[in-house]
Amino acid sequence: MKCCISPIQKARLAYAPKLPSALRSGANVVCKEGKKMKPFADEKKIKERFPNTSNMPLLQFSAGSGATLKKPVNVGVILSGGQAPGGHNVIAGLFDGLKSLHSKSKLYGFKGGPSGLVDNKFVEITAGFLADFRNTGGFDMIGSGRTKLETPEQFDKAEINCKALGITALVIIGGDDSNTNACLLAEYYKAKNAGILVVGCPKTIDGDLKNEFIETSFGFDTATKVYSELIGNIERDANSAKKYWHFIKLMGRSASHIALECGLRTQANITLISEEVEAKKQNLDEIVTIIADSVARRAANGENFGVALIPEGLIEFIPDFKVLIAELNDLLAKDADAYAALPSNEKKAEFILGKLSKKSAAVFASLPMEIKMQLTMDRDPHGNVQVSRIETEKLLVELVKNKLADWKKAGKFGGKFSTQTHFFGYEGRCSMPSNFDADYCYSLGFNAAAIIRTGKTGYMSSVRNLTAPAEKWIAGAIPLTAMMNMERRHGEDKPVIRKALVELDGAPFRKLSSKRAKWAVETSYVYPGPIQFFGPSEVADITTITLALEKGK
Ligand code: FBP
Repeated sequence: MKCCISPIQKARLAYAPKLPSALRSGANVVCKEGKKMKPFADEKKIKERFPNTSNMPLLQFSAGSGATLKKPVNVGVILSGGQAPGGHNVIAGLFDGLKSLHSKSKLYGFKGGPSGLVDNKFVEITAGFLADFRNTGGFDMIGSGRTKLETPEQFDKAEINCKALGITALVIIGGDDSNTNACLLAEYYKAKNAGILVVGCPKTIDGDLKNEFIETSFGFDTATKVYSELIGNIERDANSAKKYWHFIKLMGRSASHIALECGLRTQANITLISEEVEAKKQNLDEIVTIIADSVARRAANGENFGVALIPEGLIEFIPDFKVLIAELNDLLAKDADAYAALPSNEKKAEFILGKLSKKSAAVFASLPMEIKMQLTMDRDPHGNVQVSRIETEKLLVELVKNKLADWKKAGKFGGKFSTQTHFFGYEGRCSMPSNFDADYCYSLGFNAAAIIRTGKTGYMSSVRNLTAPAEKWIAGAIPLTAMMNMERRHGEDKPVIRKALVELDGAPFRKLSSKRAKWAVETSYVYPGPIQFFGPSEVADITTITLALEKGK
């Protein structure tokens, strides 16, 4: 036990997460095969790339006899990508599930993400080691990383390392990109009959790894509750001081699920949704006008304050910027070395301008130098623009300021516009998991042990029916290839797990759009307060508004 922990940390270490009833007698479940699953799109190409792991059936589990296995099972686990509250509980659930199969089963944690598997950096996870991490936030138990596992050399090294430890299954806890890696690995090992199963678990605060069988990725619940608490606090400050407009950028990468959930929870004056911007082909000036209009109308009511929520990936969805970013991606993939060798930002901008199409060059030229450089920063190992490093909130403040100055001259705006900017992302990724995430993550991990027990590979742990009490949750598995399509990455078409973006005909967005005209002008703030761990179920166990609306609740 660590020496310095708070009373709440101590209480959380003792929390017993709830499991679906199918898993309560152990991971030796009864498995029923369902319909065979095709990929979301690009069936032919996905099948060619994954001949051994395509067209596999859905799995659904019911409670087994509680019998243990004759032989122990050794398993390796990796945390991959950005932190999300509850990762430690996936490992705790997996550990307990494996022990329920055989008391001598062993769990090895590969350190620092996928690179730990290739470089053979590991720790054996024992009951004592795990005791300090149950129900805690963070990924510090074994660390995480964004190394992309994609080459046969990496897979072969990983196989040697697994064999040396007697590992017959790997569990990869990650988002869409990491589970794409898991799928590549599963296919490779199955093709060569390596005797190592691969199972994925759906992690990401972004909430964009979801479908009928993965109702939400873990961490979304806790992270949005943390951000909503902070936004509520800022709303109350704004409504007390009545002197600032707060522009708050929220993490979420491409998808706006986090902004949407926080907007619904806090009823901020403005909640931008990137997917809507794309669908309506809104340009930057239209977005700026929407915000400036709210500022002006509130000012006319004597309210020179407000709160605007901005999804992290907004810029990628503004049509002109989307084209610009696609051109930059291809250009930087091809000319990375020449670009990196240039001595100054001015030279870099000049180099880029010379290679862009006329239209994109005009958009690029119109941006302040900081934003230009932020747009051309290194892509992550999966080829994504690092949107968390683009200061969209500051860009919008500047542009709204300019527009209001024009309106002032034209007599259309008579108020004040003083601003504060914020970026909420890292504040929520390692928070102590909510009861929902503690239970869901523990169940996902325990369920992964059940998948391993079935001998299946290339599956993702699926626990659904999540708005019901935990005992009614449905445990099972979905083939990873069923979630795939082809996308352009690093200048090439690649098979990847499809990102689930905000659906504009979905209930959460419809709810926001029915309310936002009122929220843009009136002060309708809700102050959600902090996550509660104890108390009545409707306070302590309730999950997101997004999930409730999606399930018609
Ligand atoms: P994952 O997709 O790996 O879960 O990461 C989510 C995320 O928090 C995004 O919201 C954000 O854009 C990104 O990670 C930031 O990455 P980094 O931690 O590398 O700065």
